[in-house]
Formats: sequence, structure tokens, C-alpha cells
Amino acid sequence: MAMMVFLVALLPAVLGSDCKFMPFDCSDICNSGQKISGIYPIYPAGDAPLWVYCEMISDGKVEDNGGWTVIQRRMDGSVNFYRPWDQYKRGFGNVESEYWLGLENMNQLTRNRRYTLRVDLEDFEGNQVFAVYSSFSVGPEADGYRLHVSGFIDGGAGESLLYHDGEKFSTFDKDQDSYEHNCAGLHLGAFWYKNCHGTNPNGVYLWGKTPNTNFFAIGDVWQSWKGLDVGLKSIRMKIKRVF
Ligand SMILES: [Ca+2]
Repeated sequence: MAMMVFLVALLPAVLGSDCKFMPFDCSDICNSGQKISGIYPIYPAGDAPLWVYCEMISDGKVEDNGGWTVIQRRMDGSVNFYRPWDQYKRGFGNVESEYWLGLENMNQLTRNRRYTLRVDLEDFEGNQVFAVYSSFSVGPEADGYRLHVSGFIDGGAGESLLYHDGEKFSTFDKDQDSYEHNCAGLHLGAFWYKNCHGTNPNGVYLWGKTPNTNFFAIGDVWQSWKGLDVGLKSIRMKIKRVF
């Protein structure tokens, strides 16, 4: 009888009527039983909701059974990604299409919890490949939002990101790369550039064309799959908590 009273008292909270469900990320949403991909609020910084696209559908491949928090997505060229530091810090774009979740949000998500990164790529012929990294985190602003990535698993894309491990983030107005010139300005993007890049996911959306210019490797490219000249139809970077 005591148990029955306890369960009845608990029911409103479970149903969410007077107890707010505040998922930290899409892994929490997935684990709560929500299996539909779409836009959800998450709460990595406490009370303020952060709207994000959650991928819940499994494709049956390596490391994919839902609960992915999408931190970066290109898919149709609808959003300009050539933006200054403050935009990359706080995030920009349209969560329904193309967006960057923001370096501060990425740091808040990954600083006290372990995450896997998966990068999904698609070309303009409809081919789809991916790369998984078993460990991914973004350091604090005071250290330039440094990238920490390791543990590569090939899903057909090959490896183009480990070159950037340990680098600070750079934009055209904040050069923190390892090159004597400005990688973000040269490659028309923003990334954890080194000297300069093996992938440029925030580069120019080229719609499958090759620009007739003197610029080199400016597209949203992934070198080990399509080289540095062929911009991809879609790139998305998504992370999932390791429990
Ligand atoms: Ca530089």
C-alpha cells in the first residue's frame, strides 16, 4: 500500500506536469524513450534551453544507435559560414538546416563528460560515408577552444581530422593556427586549423563545382575521401555521450 501511494505521488513528475525534464544532450532525450529525429531543447548550461537537432535513427553501422547531438551541419548552402570569432563562439545558423552549435556550447557539453564524434559525408552523386572518433572534446575559451580528438574508426571516409588534434580554433579575425599566414582567410572557413587543414567543414559551399579561382582548398572538403578541391553536398558533425 505504501508503495502504491509512492507510485501515484511520483506519476505527475514522470509525466512532466510539474517537473521539468532538462536533458543535458540528445543522449538523454534518446534514453528517455524519444526515438524520433528532430529539433529538441537541451540544457548543457543549466536553465537556458539550447535548441539542437537530435539524430535518433540508427543506420545499423558502426557506433550508431541514436542519441546524436548535431554540432555542425552543411546540407544546402543556405547559411553563410564565413563568420567572425564571436559568431563561432556562440553559434549561428538554422537548426532546421545548416548551423554551427557554438564553441562555448561544445565546451560545456564535453568538458565533464566523454563523447564520441561521428562525421557524416555525402557527395553530389549520393554516396555516403562516415568517420568515427571514439573521443572528442573542445577545451575552454581561455585555451582557444582547443580540439581533442582520437580513436579513429573508418566508415569509408578515411581519416582527415586527426591532423587537427590539439589545435586552437581560428576564424578570419582571430588567427590561432600554426601557420605564418591566416588559414581561415586563405581557405575561407573557420576551424581548428594547423598549417592549414585536412578537412574544411565550414568552408565555402560549392554545389559540386570547382571554382575557377586562385583560391585553394576553400570548399567544405574532406581530403581522404574526395581530395581538397571537391566540396561535399553534406557534412555533419554529431556527438554522442559515452556512458
Ligand atoms: Ca597564422
